[in-house]
Amino acid sequence: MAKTPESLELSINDATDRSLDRDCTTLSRHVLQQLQSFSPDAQDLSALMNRIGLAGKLIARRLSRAGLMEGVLGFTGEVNVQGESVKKMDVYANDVFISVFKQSGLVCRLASEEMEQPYYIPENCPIGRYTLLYDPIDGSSNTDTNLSLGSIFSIRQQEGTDSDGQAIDLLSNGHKQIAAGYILYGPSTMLVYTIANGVHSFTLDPSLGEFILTEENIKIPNHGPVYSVNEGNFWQWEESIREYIRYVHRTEGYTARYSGAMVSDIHRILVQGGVFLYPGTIQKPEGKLRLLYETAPLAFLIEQAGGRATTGLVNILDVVPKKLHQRTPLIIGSKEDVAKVESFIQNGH
Ligand code: FDP
Repeated sequence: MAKTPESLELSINDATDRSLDRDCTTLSRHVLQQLQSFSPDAQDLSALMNRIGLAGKLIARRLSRAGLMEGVLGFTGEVNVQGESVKKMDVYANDVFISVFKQSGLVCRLASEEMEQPYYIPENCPIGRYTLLYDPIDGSSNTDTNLSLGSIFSIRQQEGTDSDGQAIDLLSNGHKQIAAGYILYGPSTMLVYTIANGVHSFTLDPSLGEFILTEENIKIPNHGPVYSVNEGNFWQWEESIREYIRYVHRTEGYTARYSGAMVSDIHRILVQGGVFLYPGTIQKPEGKLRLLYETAPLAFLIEQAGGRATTGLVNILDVVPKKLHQRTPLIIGSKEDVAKVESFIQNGH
């Protein structure tokens, strides 16, 4: 049936409304919608996410022009607290988060991979109730080759006064996280977050300078084809991990993907299913990844999407660290695929 001028106008208006609604679902608005509240706590959380978004935009802007600018790429010549060579982008991104949060009145401390001790907001700045834990650049080895990178973040409420500056309250399990997520610097910049109410993704619209909602309540498939692990470490692993890898090699339906940036690999797995592994080695059973600002935030997010994250023996969110920069092995992704790896670790098959 031909459309009357009135019904045509209505459907055009509907389409405009839908696209406007979509464009207006920014990160801060989405957090408030999720919390269904304008309380001070909700406003704080919305402002925190907005600031994390700002840090992501600043880092994305620099990365997009890195090859055109002097002094952006390459190493600083320093070695960080983890014993890793520091890249100029690591320092820049670390400083971006500090500078974005310093005057915000939202956080009292920031702790990151790049700083031995937490950064305490100076007394002349407004001091907030939250702690931001973050990995400013995840996948540093990709920085100088124009490949995907990430930032990982986690927000916790400060418990106690931390008057001795030891940040002991941060040595608690991952269930204490209030919010967590990552920013993915790929062909487009995406921000994926959870405030313990599902997992939601946003894409940076450069023409608006805003992260706009892309997908709400993302659910990870229960099983997927991808296994993501650095097989170069094969001979350093325990036999159980080697056996699992032999199993995927001889079983139809598996495919390997490993980008060198965990955020990228885990984002793929969130969308398509599968498992990411960074196991310990015989020499270093605790592995490479840090609990508080790498594995715990990603575990929090993946569990919210219906997946799982484990060290192989214990759920990542149950691990209580003994120190700020504690490392854990990580097996994370679709429920069935994580269980399969666990069965090799726990039963040898
Ligand atoms: P990077 O050290 O390069 O920042 O965060 C640790 C991490 O990257 C992950 O993003 C990545 O998956 C892994 O380490 C790469 O390490 P390997 O080179 O040992 O595989």
